[in-house]
Amino acid sequence: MRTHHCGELSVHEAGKEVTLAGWVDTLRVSGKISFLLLRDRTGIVQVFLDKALTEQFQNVKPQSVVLLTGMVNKRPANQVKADMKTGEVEISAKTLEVLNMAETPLPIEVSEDTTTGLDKRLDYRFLDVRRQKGTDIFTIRSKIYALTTAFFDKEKFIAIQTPKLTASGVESGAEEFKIPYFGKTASLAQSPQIYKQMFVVSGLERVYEIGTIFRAEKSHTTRHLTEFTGVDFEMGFIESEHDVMAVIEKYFQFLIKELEKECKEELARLGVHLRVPKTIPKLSLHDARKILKEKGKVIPEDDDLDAEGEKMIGAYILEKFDSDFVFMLDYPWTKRPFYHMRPDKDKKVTKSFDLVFRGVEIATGAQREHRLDILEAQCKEKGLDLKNLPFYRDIFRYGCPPHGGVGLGLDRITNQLLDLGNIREAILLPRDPERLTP
Ligand code: AMO
Repeated sequence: MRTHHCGELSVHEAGKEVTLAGWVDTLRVSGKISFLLLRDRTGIVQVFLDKALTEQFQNVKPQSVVLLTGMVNKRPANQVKADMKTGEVEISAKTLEVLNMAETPLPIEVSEDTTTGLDKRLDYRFLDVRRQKGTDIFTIRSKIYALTTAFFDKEKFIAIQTPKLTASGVESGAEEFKIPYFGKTASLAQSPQIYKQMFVVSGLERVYEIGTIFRAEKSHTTRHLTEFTGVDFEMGFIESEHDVMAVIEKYFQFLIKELEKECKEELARLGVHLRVPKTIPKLSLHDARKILKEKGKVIPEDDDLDAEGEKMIGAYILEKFDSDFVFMLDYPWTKRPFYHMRPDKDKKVTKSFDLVFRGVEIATGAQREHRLDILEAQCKEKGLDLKNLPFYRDIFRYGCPPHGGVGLGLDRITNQLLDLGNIREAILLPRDPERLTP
């Protein structure tokens, strides 16, 4: 249909005839002539309509879909400066065809400085994403996804896809959605935890999954969803949880470095400046409590950080170590699931960690307990019986290497990286306790 995209045109095309197609951003009639801003997924270009075309098309509504041919002209330098949005060329239209006329009025304001509230924008997400900002966010999110698979592939992890219809999970504290399943009750997976451990033990040794995770949590915050995308990985033959943290550190170094290169224009338009992390500092929860106490916030010994505590630690790490990231270590046994390993010298803590990025937890990981007798005892301590999860118990019976892994949240990573202020801005169609549509 097209010969070019709007955002690809430059002075090199000056003098050429091109065919473009896209949405009418605005149409400004100025006397007998008019200027149409045409937008496609690559950007915006200004199209000049002469008297005849203006007469014919002056009633074209914003967001209608049009196809046009025209000549590429270099814009005078003073105009380019005055109106950066439309770039260095403009099109002098020869033909214009309305492929699909948009209704009026539009249900939301489709402009960069939209005043429509988030909730309404989400009701009409397909229109909302037509804004350059929406296109930029989801182009970057897509790149994060692609770079994540590239990273794990490079590091010799095997991609797995595990069931989301399950009998039950192992994440204590994370509620499950129960659904009828042919006379039984199934749970929507709240983590691929069981399966990622299972397939390390299967001999694949290093596995990862980017998949949907369901949490029946009635949380109304800017960082909780009931359905989100998890980036989980698990690796065998580790010496400690620090081996897992080393992979995470490498992942973020790779991800941010490549994003800076591959999404340069999108990041610039969003005003986002990324920093490739150096060595990510590590802070025990014990030390974090001391730091917070000095700042007037008390976290009890067997408790972990709340959202405010994470924010305060994020600010402290930025000031003290000039780092956006921090690994928080030694989470209390009372707050962690039964499958986290505990160090021999201190059974009150676990060999686990959280990764806090700009004051928000974006990952939880640990070395897993792989010795069946200890795992069963840990289960008992939590008031659980591993016999109720026979297929999980079996993993530890026939040759199970020491292993560990982590779960990261893709939506949280995107929200934090782009500083969007609400996780709902980072996902196309959020699900939360109030939202089940569109
Ligand atoms: P956890 O429950 O901490 O750990 O989840 C891991 C990461 O998933 C993201 N996340 C969420 N994102 C959006 N909305 C939510 N409601 C939500 N809940 C969690 C966060 C979080 O850090 N099995 C363990 C992981 C492991 O040990 O490997 C687990 O699920 O970014």
